[in-house]
Amino acid sequence: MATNQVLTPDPNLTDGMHVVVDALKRNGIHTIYGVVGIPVTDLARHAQEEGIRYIGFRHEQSAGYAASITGFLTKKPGILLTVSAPGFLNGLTALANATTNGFPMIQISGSSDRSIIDLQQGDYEGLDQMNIAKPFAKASYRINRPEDIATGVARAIRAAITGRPGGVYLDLTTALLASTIDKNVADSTLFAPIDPASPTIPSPASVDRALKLLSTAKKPLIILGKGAAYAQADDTIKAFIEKTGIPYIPMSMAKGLLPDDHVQCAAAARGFVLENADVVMLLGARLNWLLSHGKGKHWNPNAQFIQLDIDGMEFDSNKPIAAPVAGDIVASMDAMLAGLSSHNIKAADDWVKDVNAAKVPNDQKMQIKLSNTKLPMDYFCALNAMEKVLENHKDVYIVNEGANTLDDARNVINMYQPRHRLDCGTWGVMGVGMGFAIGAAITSGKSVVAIEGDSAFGFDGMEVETICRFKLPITIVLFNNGGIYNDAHVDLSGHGDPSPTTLMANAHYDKVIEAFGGVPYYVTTPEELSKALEAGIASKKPTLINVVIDGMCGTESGHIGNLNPKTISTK
Ligand code: ADP
Ligand code: TPW
Ligand code: MG
Repeated sequence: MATNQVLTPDPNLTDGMHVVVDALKRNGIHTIYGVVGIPVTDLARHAQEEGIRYIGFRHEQSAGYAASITGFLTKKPGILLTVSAPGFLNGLTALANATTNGFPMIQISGSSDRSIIDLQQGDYEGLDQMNIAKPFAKASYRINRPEDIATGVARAIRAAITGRPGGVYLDLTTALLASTIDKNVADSTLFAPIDPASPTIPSPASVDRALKLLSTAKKPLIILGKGAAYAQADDTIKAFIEKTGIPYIPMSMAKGLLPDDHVQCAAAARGFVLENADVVMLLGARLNWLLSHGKGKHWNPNAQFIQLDIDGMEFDSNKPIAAPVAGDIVASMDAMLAGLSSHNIKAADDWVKDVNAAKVPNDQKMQIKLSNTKLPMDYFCALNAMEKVLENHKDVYIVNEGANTLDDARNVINMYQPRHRLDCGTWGVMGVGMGFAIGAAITSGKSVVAIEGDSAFGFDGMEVETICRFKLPITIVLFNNGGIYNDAHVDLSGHGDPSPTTLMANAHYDKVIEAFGGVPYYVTTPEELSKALEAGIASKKPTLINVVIDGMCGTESGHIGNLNPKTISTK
C-alpha cells in the first residue's frame, strides 16, 4: 500500500519506525517475535534490516509466549510485535500470563487513529488497546509523538524488569509509525536507561531477623521458586543451602537450580517436609495455590515463614510472614550468606535423617511405577524411557505442558541446570509449549525437548511450521492418550458425539511435522521412544514423536483433581 512505502526523500528526515528500531537496538534488544500486517509490517522489515532477529509466528499468542520465556531466561524483556485489534488481543493472553508469572516482556502493537477510536467511528481493526491492556499488564503506555519514542521504549523496559518483572504494553499509533522527524533530533533523543532493574538491597535488620528465626528452627525447609531461578543468583543460593545443610524443595520452574539428584533435595519427601517443617524459607516463591496457600492438611499449622521477595506487597498475602526480606534475591542472598558467619545455622542431623528416611518409600514406589513394561505404555513407562536418554543430555531445555503429561514428567524428569525447565507456570495454561520451545531455542541456541499432552499440543500445533521454517533444534514428544486427561469417553449425548474430553487417539500427529519437512516418528514401545528421542536430539532437526499412550491410565485433571468441581448428576 502506498502509505507503507515510507519514502525519505529528504536525507535529514527519519520516521517513527526507524526511531523505534533505533531505540530497541540502543537497549540491546536482539530479537522480536510476532505476526505482521497493517501497520507494523515495515517495522519488522526494518528491524531485520538493522540486525534485529525477527521470528514470524503463525499466531500472536505463541509469539508472546516465546517473548515471555526469552524474558525469563535473559532478565531482559522479550518483545512481541502485533497488529491492531485482533492481533493485539491474540497476544494479550501471553502478556497477561507473563504478568501473572513475573516474566518480563513488552507487547508492542500498532494501533488505530486516536480520533476515530475515541469517537468510536469504526476504524479498520479499531480498538482502544492501551486501556484494554491495563488490567492485564504491569504498565500500559502509548507513544504519540516521534520525539517521545526513546522515552516510551525506556519506560517500557524499566517497567518490565524493575521490581517484580511482568508484561508491559506499548501502543504505537499508525500516525506515529508514519510520522517524520529530523534525524539528528531523533538521534539526540535516544538513550538506554541506567540500572533499568534497579538493584533493591534488603535492610540489614530484615536479614538479621530472618537468620535469627532460621537459627531457632528444629526442622527448617527452603522452598525455591521461579523468582529464585529468574534472579540468577545460582552460586549464592547453592552455597547457602550447602553450608546450612537445610533440605529444600524446588517449585516446578526452579528445578535444576540445584541438581535434582542433590542429597539435600527433599522433593521425594514433599508431603513429609511440608507437614513437619517448623520454619520455611520461601526463596522467590509465592504461597499461592501451588503451595496450597500455606494452609490445610499438607502443612504444619505452626510453621513460621521467612520470605525473600522483591515485591513487598507479596508478604502476608496468604499467611503471616514472620521474617519478610524485601529485596532482589541477588542482594538478599549475598547478605544471607555473609550473615551465616555470625549465626549458627545448621540443619539438625535428626531432621535430615528423618527427611532422608521419608524419601525411601516414595522413591521405591516411583521405581516400581517406572519399571512397568505394559503395552500400550503408560506415562511412567514412557517417561522412564525418556529419562534414560535425557540424563545424557543435561543441557537440553525441557518444555512441558498437559495435565498428566505435565505432572508425571515434572516428577520423573530430573533437571540439572538452572532455568532449563519451562512449563505452564502459575496459571497452568495450555498452549505455551511451542512458543516456549521456540523462544528457548532462539535465545539459547541449544536443543529443546517439548513434552506435550495431545490436547496441549493442539493449542499451538501449527507453530511446527515456524519451527521448521527456522530449522530449530526442537524435538516434540507428544503423549497421545486420545484426550484431555484420558480417553475414557462415555456417550452422554445419546447420538454418538465424542465426549467433552475426547480427542482422536488414532491420530498421527507426526504427519503434521512431516508436512513441513520435519522428522516424524510414531512409537508404541519404550525402546522405539528412546531411539527416536536420541535421534531427534542428535539430529538437531525439527522432530515430532507421536507416543501412543494407554487411553485409560490418565487421571482427570492430573494431580489437581481436588480443584475440579463435580456435579452430582453426571454418569
Ligand atoms: P513459583 O511458581 O515457582 O512458586 P512464583 O512465580 O509464584 O514462583 O513466585 C516468584 C516470586 O519471586 C514472585 O513473588 C516475585 O515477586 C519474586 N521475584 C522475582 N524476581 C525476583 C528477584 N530478582 N528477587 C527477588 N524476588 C523475585
Ligand atoms: C488455555 C484446561 C487443563 S489440562 C488440559 C486442559 C485443556 C489438557 C490436558 O490434556 P493433555 O494432557 O494435554 O492431553 P494429558 O496427559 O492429561 O492427557 N485452556 C487453557 N488452559 C487450560 N489449563 C485449560 C484450557 C486444561
Ligand atoms: Mg492427553
